[in-house]
Amino acid sequence: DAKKQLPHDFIWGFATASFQIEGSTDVDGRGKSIWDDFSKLPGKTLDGKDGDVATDSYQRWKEDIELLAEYGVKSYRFSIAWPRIIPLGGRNDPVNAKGIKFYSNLIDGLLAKGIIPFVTLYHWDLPQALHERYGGWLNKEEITQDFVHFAKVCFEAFGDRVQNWLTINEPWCVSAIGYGYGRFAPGRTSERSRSAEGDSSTEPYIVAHNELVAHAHVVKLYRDQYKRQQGGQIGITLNGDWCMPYDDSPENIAAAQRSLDFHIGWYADPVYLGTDYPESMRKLLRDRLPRFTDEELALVKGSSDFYGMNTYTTKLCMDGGNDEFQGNVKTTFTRPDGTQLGNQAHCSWLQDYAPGFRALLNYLWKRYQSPIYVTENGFAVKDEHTKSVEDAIKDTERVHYFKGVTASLRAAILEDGCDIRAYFGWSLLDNFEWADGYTTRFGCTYVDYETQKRYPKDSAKFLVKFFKENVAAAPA
Ligand code: GCO
Repeated sequence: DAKKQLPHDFIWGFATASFQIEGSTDVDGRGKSIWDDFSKLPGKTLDGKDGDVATDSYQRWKEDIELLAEYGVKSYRFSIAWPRIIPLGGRNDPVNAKGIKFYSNLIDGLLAKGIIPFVTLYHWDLPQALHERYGGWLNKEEITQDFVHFAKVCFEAFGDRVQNWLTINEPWCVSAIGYGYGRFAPGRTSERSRSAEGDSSTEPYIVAHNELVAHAHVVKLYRDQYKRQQGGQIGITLNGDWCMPYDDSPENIAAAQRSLDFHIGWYADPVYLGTDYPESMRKLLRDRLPRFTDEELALVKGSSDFYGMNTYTTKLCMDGGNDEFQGNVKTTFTRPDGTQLGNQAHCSWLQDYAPGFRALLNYLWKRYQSPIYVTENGFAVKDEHTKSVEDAIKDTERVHYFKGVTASLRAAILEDGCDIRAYFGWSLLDNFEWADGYTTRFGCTYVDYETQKRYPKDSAKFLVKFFKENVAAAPA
């Protein structure tokens, strides 16, 4: 009997983000983003690296399209740099024709090769001017109007050719890391204090609330004014890793759920269930967590046509600790018997554990009942930056990772019945890994930063082969 296959319209490819690949940060009228300034502050990024050159993709976009075409992907996920489109960011600020032209050419180039553009509006490069003008994501009224305006400019300019939109990429990272831990731009931690009176941090929760509201307004705009004519879909994409209890104690079982609440439920419960923030959050944070007005909740409810999922790993969860952005949950990769969950990646937060991928897909599908688009998933091989090109492209550990997750993906769709419609490997290229600079390499294509030459890794070949073999042919 015929081997079961994934549906013919399953979308697959690789993902990137503007600030991580483009470089040319002061070319063709681009304004500054919060990441330009932040990455240049002493001590904020590993080895003081910044995004000035990155993988030079603003100049090499044609070459990158060639690469995608050689791989034979169905789709490419990339993001639009807001400060290229509106250099000062605001609704009354001038639109930059050269910025529009760049993405327009990119989209045309992809379509000419039969590659579906999957476009993120916000992957963290907020125009610096908006941060200075009114505090960026901290100011609900202003950021909502400006984000909606930016989105409108994009729908007008590209919506005739783009049918897949993502509003905000990983709002958790923007709020918790950008305004809580302060490890990402704009690096705010100021209101986070651990005084005798306890935690007093409010900014991350305000930012998260504002992200949800601004996202929902953008979706409303798309649905009201563009969807019918342009025929596309739009949603948000959330980061979240699978959380398992460290052992079967009731506290640790509760801790694993709390960790899911604090990373995923924080955003997904209001968006997909139309409910308030998870109870476990309300309990810990009380009125530091904003309240939705009825109007806001009605707007946020159902404000995503699909579940955008970025996921990388699985964590073993234990009750305890006082890190409130983790819901006072401690995590480890070491099981009670001393064994590791899986291969350790270059970054401390990632181990290779494919069963967690399948479990997370099942959890999300059951709880939120929205078709899942895996918009990011990948692995950074330990010390890959110290290897020669010849060795780096034989990325056995990354191939092992993708073997596991693709098998989990197949099983989740064909055996468990989860509705999953897309998978994007992170990333097309090695690139600027935010605060971790360039030594952490997530690419399925090796980038030699001296020459900017690209070299396909075995993992790229593995993913391409998997999807070519496992996605059914289009009906004649
Ligand atoms: C994201 C991710 C990417 C990272 C990847 C590896 O927000 O989409 O943070 O930009 O490069 O997750 O850490």
